[in-house]
Amino acid sequence: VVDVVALGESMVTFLPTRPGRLADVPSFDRAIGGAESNVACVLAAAGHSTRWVSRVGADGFGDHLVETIGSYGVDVGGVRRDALRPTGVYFRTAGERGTSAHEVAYYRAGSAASAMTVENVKVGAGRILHLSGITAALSGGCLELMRSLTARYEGRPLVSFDVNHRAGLWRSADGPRALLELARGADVVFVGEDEAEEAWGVTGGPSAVRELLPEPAVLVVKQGAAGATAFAPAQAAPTPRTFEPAPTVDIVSTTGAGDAFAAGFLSATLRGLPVRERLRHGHLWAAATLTAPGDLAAPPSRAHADRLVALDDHAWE
Ligand code: KDG
Repeated sequence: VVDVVALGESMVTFLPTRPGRLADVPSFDRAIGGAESNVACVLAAAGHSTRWVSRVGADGFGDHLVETIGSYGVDVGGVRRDALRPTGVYFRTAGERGTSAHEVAYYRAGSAASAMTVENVKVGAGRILHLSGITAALSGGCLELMRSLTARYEGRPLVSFDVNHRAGLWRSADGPRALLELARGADVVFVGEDEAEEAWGVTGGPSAVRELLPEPAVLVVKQGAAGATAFAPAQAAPTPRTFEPAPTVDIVSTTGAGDAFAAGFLSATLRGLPVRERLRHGHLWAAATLTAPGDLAAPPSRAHADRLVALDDHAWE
């Protein structure tokens, strides 16, 4: 049984060699992207056993994804090749001077991963199954797969769900409702405060998000540079919530930071650490990604992160 199984579409990513509009960028550098495989890669780099489950094309980009994700130590034996459909790719732009303003151009409609279904995907055993709302947007078959994986049944692994609302990916207006339904079926949910407002119109901060989502045992509402609030059962009233500020960092790129946060939080969950420490690990892992270009950065070493997590509260304020 591996620690974490992550299921989702990964893509070859093209990062611009200079800032500017997509229409003006003359060339791109190749990297990899995919919210769920990012989580698996970062966890594997930190020494956890992980598996990435997906479908890619029988093409060179598929080879590149399988080889690169495998090189992090992720088990890629559950990745199936589709001879008929291509591997998805996407292009990004960058704002001036490292600002995160960017455009995203996806070329993933009809991709191998968008053809994932309940019938052609085998998840296998893991302590945690990590999913995200991106998969639900890919196709009707993918949405059905997500519904079956978030249905409650005896002996289910801990289901972790990052809402990852990508408005541009949904081809119907059902996205927000579908994401809410999937989140309600999960055990650990990650959502941005701004994302909850955009998708579900929730204003009023983390408590309002909790009112909408009382079902998941653990709900983490990410509040950008300010920090994150977790609601978890071990915390009795009158303080059923824990807010933990995030350290201030010089941001190079925000892409992948949410994935690194989830990975840090899940790593600490696997280690049985208390909620405050899970949040702190999430922040530290996110900081490593925020200060590096691209989606993926090496997480801090366990010994180093544990020392920082153990610092007094005032060091964290
Ligand atoms: O979280 C980072 C992801 O957004 C990126 O890797 C691409 O998975 C991706 C997507 O579908 O947007």
